[in-house]
Amino acid sequence: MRILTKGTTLTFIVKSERRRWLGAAAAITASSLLIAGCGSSSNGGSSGSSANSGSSGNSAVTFIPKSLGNKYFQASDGGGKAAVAEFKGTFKEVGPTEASPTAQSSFIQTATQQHAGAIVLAANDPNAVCADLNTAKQAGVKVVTFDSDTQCRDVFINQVTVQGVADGLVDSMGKHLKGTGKVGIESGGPNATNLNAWVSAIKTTMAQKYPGIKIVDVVYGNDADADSYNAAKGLIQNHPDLNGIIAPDSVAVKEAAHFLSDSPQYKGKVWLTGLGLPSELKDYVHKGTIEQFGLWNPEDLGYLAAYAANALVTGKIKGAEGDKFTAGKLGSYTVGKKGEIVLGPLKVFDKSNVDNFSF
Ligand code: RAM
Repeated sequence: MRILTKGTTLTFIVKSERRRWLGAAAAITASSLLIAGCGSSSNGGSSGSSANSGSSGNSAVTFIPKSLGNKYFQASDGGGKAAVAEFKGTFKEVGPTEASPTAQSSFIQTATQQHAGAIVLAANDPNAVCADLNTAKQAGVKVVTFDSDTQCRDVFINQVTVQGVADGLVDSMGKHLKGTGKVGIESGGPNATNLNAWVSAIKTTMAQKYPGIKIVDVVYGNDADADSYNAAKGLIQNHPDLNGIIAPDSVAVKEAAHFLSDSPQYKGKVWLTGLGLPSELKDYVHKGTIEQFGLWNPEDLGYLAAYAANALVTGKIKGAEGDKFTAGKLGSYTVGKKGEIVLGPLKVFDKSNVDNFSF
């Protein structure tokens, strides 16, 4: 069920069991699921004995999320911290408070100056931090992206394939609307590689599988609570005949649910699904604001990314297709094409299981 891709010193830059999808819909199989900066703060915290304490190589890992306030990245960085403790490296998490394209630059520069072994980053833009990442690489720092890729890393840890995300969300909406209606997409950061790939795939997949459903608008909440709430409000108010919202972003889906919960006149009229955290959506599930949504395990994503970083740092892998490494409790992974390692698959959450997760 596990899909492996490729993936050593660790600095993470974060941008951010059952597999039922939709009501009576069939279980989603692993294969079918091949599926935002200004302020700053730092959460230093070391989980190992000391920098450079890995079995060999510099296993000082710096995680850089898209932004620090996002609970999705708190969960994934927490998984990374646990992994770094297991291989006795040192862990640091730093990052911007807003998920904007260049907000991560100064954190990459500092990690490089501090001789991090690896940077683990979730990018807010495919290119904006490449000059800084290339400088880091020239200084010997290994670069792992996770969640959202850049064009300039050693390996990318992908949560689920792009098509897997699109299939899950499109099928959920398509079945609920019985193949007819008008749907809006609410995304997060407008430049993020992962989000834009998903939006594009959702449009294409909807047109192919459910031609009677029209995607009428795409709006962006910038991975910020107030922006996301207002984006949902604007989307619904600008399209009075809207039947559904697909929000492939944890902040967007949470705030869309928040707006719908505040607006009972839309209950039963606008059906919401997306990618979100059980911990942030469970109250809305129990209130009936959202029936079901998807995600992967973000803790495992960060955990896998940390182990990939350590595998690079220690020379276990180079990031070439076919390279293999072991990621602690998750087992063995193999680097796939273009240096990609896939965690997979998508999980589906609803009232039957939404209370059962820590993230
Ligand atoms: C948001 C971020 C992240 C995405 C999740 C689902 O937290 O944009 O990149 O993977 O949502």
